[in-house]
Amino acid sequence: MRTQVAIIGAGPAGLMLGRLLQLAGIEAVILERKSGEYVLSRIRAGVLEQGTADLLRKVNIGARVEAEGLPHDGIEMCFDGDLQRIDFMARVGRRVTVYGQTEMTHDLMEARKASGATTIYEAADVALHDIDSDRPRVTWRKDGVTHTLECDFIAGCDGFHGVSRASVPERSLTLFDRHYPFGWLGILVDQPPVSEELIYAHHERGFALCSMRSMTRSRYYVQVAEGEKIENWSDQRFWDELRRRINPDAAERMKIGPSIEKSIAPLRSFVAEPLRFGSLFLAGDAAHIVPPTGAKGLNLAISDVVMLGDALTEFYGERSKAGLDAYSGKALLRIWKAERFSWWMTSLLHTFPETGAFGRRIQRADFDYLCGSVAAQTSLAENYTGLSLG
Ligand code: RFL
Ligand code: PHB
Repeated sequence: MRTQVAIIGAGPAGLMLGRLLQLAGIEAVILERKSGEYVLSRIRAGVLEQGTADLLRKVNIGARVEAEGLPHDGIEMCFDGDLQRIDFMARVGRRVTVYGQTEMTHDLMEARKASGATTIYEAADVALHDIDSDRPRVTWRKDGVTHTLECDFIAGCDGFHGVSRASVPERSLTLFDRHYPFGWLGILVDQPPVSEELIYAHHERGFALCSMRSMTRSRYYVQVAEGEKIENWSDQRFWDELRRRINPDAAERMKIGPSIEKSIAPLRSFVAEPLRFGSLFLAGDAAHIVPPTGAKGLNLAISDVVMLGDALTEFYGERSKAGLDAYSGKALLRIWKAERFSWWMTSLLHTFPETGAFGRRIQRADFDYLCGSVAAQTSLAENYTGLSLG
């Protein structure tokens, strides 16, 4: 089997790259380790930057996000019960859209299925070969048979634990890693959201976030200590903890109910540089991780593949390698800005075991500065709604 671009991973990065290439007339095959149903069962991000929502419309799969996505013109920031709204529209004239990653993945999958493009699900033991040459190959096993795909390029869109980054010789990558000594316990519940906008809350007991998936389904998170076990968190304990950490008005209004999903996600910041090794290009979580506090993970995966898609289109259209040569440097500029913003939101809003009284006063001063400064609010709004690609 032969194709132009082999895409490893059918998460948002791989599927969106597949869509962009298809619209540019470039052939690609996607190889995914799991089943399509499994990919759709993973509850992850929920906020689309303005550019990500616009892109869905641009690639002709915008109907559902248009009808069901919830446009949000701002967020609420809460510090020890004090509230400050950040008005995105007033500050930067842009907004975000609440639309689950699952929904976006579903839309991309359906469009791919309808187009007849090849996606191979449940591909086991995917392996990359000759990536330092211009004739790379990918092999995998399915139903007991080993298959080979020859291609011009490989796009490694297989997430943090994928095979792509692991195929690059260790000496060719520089890794930047920050570990946070806590995680997020999240629940999904079929109850209306407590507030029209998201509430990001700092409290001395830890961070809390009130988010949503629709007007009848809410997504809530609380910061928990590293190593915390999900079995120790009954729904009742979760609700009690969440309500203590947010502003009293919201706590009072909150509609609670049985959780339909409950999980703990660790927090980390991670970047692997560069994003290219020979014929292999890394994009999305395969290359970087952000803590979820700035809602950047999914959006960053999408901005990477927009840049990679443009570079591949330039290569096939004009036989110019300039875009491909520039991809890593260009994408990393934006990636590090999102890393900075996510780290800053995380630092402002969580409690850190080692910080002490001084650190808490600094966090309070950061919040007070945000409340009193239009410049600070503009900076938050600009980053949250998404920086430009250039
Ligand atoms: P994904 O979504 O991880 O997709 C990678 C795909 O590659 C497949 N794969 C392989 N396929 C073939 N061979 C292999 N050897 C393979 N190894 C892996 C996987 O099965 C998968 O289908 O990466 P992508 O496309 O780069 O997209 C990135 C986003 O998914 C990610 O940044 C966000 O979801 C991060 N994230 C969150 N971001 C937010 O902005 N807000 C959130 O609330 C939020 N919650 C989360 C998250 C990530 C989580 N992870 C990674 C555990 C919650 C969790 C639990
Ligand atoms: C979510 O709805 O899952 C969500 C929203 C905002 C974040 C992180 C997660 O910053």
